[in-house]
Amino acid sequence: MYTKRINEIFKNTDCDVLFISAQPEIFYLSGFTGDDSYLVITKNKRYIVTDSRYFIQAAAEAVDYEMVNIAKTPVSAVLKSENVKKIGYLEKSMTCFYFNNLKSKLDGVEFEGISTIIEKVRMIKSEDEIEKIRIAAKIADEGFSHILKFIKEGVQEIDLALELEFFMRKKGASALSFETICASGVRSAMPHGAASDKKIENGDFITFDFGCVFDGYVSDMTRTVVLGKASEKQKEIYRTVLKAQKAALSVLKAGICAKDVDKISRDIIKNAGYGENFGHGLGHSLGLLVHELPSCSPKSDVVLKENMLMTVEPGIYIENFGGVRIEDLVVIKDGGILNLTSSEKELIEI
Ligand SMILES: [Mn+2]
Repeated sequence: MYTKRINEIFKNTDCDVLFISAQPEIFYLSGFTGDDSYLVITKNKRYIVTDSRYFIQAAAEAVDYEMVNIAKTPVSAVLKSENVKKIGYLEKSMTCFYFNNLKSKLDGVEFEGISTIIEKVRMIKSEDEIEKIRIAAKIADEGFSHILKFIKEGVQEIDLALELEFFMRKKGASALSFETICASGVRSAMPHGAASDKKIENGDFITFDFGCVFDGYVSDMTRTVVLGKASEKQKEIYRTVLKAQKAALSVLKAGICAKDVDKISRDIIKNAGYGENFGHGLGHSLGLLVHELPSCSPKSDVVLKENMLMTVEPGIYIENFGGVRIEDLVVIKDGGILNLTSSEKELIEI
């Protein structure tokens, strides 16, 4: 599995070594889950440069790699020993400080950023990766059913977010995909309103946007519910978002251009008079991180391929009123999608 990924990267660059200095690329190319370590990968050698805190773990996880003690042999020495001419490095996550320091120790060596190359290799998920994401999505679905029982007048958003986190961790999640969004009432007009101490009131829209990590892979879903009876305006907004979401789901398949999917959804919201209230892209891929390539937005020229992941999350946000977002996570397939999110999406009035 790691060999296949590494070969795929080498196919897209003329670097003679890949210098991998950060997660999640280290995990993706070696299986190692620790921090403060480095991979040096040539076409026929693989080193993991780490310190004594990680010797046992690195030996167990990065089994294809020869271990190097960083206290005795610094990274620059490992790179020098391989006589490299051109180093592929992670320009998106490496600090300028680290880069300048490394460069000063490697005279006459060329550097090329390979962050995007690796992100592109990561776009297509293996069956094994999809299975992990499916489980992470299932735990989140169960979390949503669970949290509905706790929504009552006077309960704080942070209490709901915490209950949701606790539940998902107990179900096997190792962490949250990101800080849980639980935004109620006028706060639901903030697309990324993290849970606050605001108390839930009757008539509030309550948006939950959350996900969890399972075996290194994340999920992401959003649902908006109402406490009590929804007003006519709330119903209209909800109906519009749901229609936009379903329209996108119905056309998604391998071979379609991402921006065309975004447009189908966006036009429904625009035609209902809420074009100005949907400011973000329709969706994004995910995997080891919650935002991966490709994205699905008006600017995304990517033609979707089988086994890419995509979120589908249109929304309408009205300041001083509230907002609605509905998000499913799907696998792109030939001829359609596999939807990994199965929570109810007709408007729930609690
Ligand atoms: Mn999302």
